[in-house]
Amino acid sequence: MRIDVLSIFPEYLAGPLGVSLLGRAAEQGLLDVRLHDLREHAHDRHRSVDDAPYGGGAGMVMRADVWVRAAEAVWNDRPGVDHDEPVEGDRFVAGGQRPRTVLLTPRGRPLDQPLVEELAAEERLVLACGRYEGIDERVHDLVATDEVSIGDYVVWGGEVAALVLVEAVSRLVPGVMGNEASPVEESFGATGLLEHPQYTRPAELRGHGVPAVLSSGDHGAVDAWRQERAEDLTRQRRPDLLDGRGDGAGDRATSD
Ligand code: JBE
Repeated sequence: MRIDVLSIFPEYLAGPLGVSLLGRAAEQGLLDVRLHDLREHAHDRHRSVDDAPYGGGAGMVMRADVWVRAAEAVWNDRPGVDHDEPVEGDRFVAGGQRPRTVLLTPRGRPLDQPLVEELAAEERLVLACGRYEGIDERVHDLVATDEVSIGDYVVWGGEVAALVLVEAVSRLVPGVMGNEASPVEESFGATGLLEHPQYTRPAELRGHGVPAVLSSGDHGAVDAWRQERAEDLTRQRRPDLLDGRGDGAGDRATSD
């Protein structure tokens, strides 16, 4: 999978995206993450990416013309397309045929595991990081195919949201996760429950032991215990996740 990230702070993303977590997937050719500086597509003397808002008011608004140029350059930077002499009809254009382009914004669709799974199925993703202050509405219309939010709070810009998306999506790319983890059992996996508690050595720590069933060698009992704890945890912490599951997990009495 290839992921292109457009930002005015690509250096802010370079560290986290370069670390071993994703690096291993990159080495194996499973994941190709590329960072792009939006400012390279600002062509005026001051290389400005924003301007004063029409209608007046405080703050600046990110320019749609800069976003369109940057997005078209990234979209068309692909094998088989000569960037300088695009073949008519085989060129991605703003407002037309274009790869899945996700604008990270508080007004977007709240990110959850089903959306992550949907995006992970794409061969190519473009992530557009704007600053929260303001983006020309035409970026929403012409550049973004999707708008995604990581939660109901405000951060300075879409960069951390893009990192969250890359982390969530990349671990679902076939071959990336390996055998060490199970996407079915983890929280928000196929079970729709929070993950059951886990323990490793030592057997006792500061007076806190490990549930005896886990050392019993009875795999059936272990599985049953884990299922019950997952249901209890979910009922206690996130009852909303049980709504509509229709398997009765939300109605059963807690076992503690
Ligand atoms: O969730 N987001 O994608 C955001 C983007 C920019 C600012 N705040 C956010 N929550």
